Amino acid sequence: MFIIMLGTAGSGKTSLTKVYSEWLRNQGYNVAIVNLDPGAKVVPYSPDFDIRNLFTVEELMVKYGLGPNGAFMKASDMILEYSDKILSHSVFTKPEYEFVIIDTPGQMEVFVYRKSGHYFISKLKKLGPTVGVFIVDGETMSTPIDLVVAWTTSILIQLRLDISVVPIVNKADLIKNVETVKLIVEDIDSFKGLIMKSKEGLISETAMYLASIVKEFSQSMRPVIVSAKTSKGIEELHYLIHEAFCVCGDLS
Ligand SMILES: Nc1nc2c(ncn2[C@@H]2O[C@H](COP(=O)(O)OP(=O)(O)O)[C@@H](O)[C@H]2O)c(=O)[nH]1
Ligand SMILES: [Mg+2]
Repeated sequence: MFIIMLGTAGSGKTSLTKVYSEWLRNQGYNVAIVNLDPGAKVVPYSPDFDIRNLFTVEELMVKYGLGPNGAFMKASDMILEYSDKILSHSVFTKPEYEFVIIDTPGQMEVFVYRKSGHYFISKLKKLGPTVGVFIVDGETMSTPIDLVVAWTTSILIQLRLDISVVPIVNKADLIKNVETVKLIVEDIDSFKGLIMKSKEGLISETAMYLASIVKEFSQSMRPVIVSAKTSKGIEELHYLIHEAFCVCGDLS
């Protein structure tokens, strides 16, 4: 099974890749780790496949005279170009791996919104069941509207990448109001009440409408709030991924 870590820059994709892979290995699973971020300076795990062996953002900046954003776009296009080569690596083809965790580029948009992510995942899906984890940065969630936007983004990514995507919140150790975060999954009507209290007019109406869409289409079957720092919630993350995997078939 392939698990793709997605999320905005700094949300914790790399940190959770490390913590979740360690947790799985402690449970006795055979796990491989893939680093697909050519811009990473250091990663806290030992990757079984590392895109940086093919190219790095820094090399592309020098070679093509690009700034950091241009080099990230070039890198994204190169992931697409190299897709077949990358996916022929044993880490993707070896049936012994029960879980292959894929850490994606720091800046989510280069993977999600350019062609490379969609193309790469369309090929990956042919090799085995694939689930995306959309990591929401708990530190930046201060209002109910922030949460609706994050959950809606997760649905958009699901549409864009054409895989089941589960939203989870990271940095539990920094979240002040955990109960509000849980509400978006557990009780959307009470959550809508919070939206109404926090805003009025068109913004509130838009957020309420999006909350209804979240209720209908989100893959969040349970609220999962984790911390890559303290390892809290990793077991719940595992069960959520497992559930998403079980309903994968319903999506296609
Ligand atoms: N307090 C706290 N910091 C975290 C947590 N997860 C990640 N971080 C920090 O957030 C920053 C970005 O994390 P990283 O895993 O590199 O994010 P990525 O860009 O999505 O790969 C780093 O400084 C991490 O140490 C967490 O659960 N709690
Ligand atoms: Mg990272």
